[in-house]
Amino acid sequence: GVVTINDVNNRYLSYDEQMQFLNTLSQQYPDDVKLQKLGNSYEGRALTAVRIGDDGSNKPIVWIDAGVHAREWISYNVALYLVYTIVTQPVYRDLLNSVQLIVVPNTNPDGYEYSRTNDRMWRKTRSRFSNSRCGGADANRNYPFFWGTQGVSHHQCSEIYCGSRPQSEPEVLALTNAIQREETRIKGYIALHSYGQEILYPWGHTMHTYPSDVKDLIRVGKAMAKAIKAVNNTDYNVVNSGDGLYPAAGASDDWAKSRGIKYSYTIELSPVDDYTGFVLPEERINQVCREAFQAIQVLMIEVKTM
Ligand code: ING
Ligand code: ZN
Repeated sequence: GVVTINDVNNRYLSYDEQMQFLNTLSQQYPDDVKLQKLGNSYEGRALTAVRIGDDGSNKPIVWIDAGVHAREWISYNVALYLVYTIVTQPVYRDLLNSVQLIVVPNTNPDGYEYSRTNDRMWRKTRSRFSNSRCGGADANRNYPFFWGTQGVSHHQCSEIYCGSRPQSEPEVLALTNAIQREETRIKGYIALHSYGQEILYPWGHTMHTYPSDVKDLIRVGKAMAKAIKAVNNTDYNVVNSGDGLYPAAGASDDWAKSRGIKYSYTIELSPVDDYTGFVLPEERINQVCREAFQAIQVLMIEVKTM
């Protein structure tokens, strides 16, 4: 049958179902939802960006991407919920008149399908290397900024293998190319991950090092956390990714910040305080979506006059 918002709110979808949902939306709302192919994954699946409110004008852009880590399933539903809600609810018309949104709901489709069918805890891409029994690189260690320096592994079997060189993964190459094409207009960037209920800000490649405008990043991060809390009293902490979690070079938010995208974050979605970890029960999908939506709206409002 047809994949609807009801499905997005209540269950985890296959990659094909995600694409079906987006195709249907783009047919129903051709002026608002434009699908753009950014490239192909290693195994040849389309990497698709959803352009919302792209009317050819020079509005600031907020860029959201999801699911670079295959097992972080909730991130895909959050991205699809965001696309649907902002387009179908008339109350967001005004906002879309002043800000454009670009959403890449599945940045690692090969890994996601592998997680769904073979290994629930798979994290990496599915690229193959000659003479190795292990495949896949951690795409969130593969971005070209302080690549390979800290919090990574150079061993192919590692969960945090950073790849053979920066942008070795076709998924990362497609995303960095796409962002660079319009980077002067992109004022906000969020990579959706799970889990931990944290709003992380750069720099993450090393400890105790912050951008010169870190005060702004913290201020807007706290405003996002406050908007999340207002939904159902859920606490998200605003922390520097290098200090709070662990230093890790080659992450996408660090790279985005290095390209001049002022408000650049990684959000670790729910859960935090229970045993479920990456395996968030389907009955909790909708609340996480509604919470993250509020945070993203805060960022859009913040950048609309930039
Ligand atoms: N966490 C991120 C990871 O890639 C992160 C945390 C973000 C580290 C940004 C450094 C910079 O390890 C998850 N859950 O993947
Ligand atoms: Zn992750």
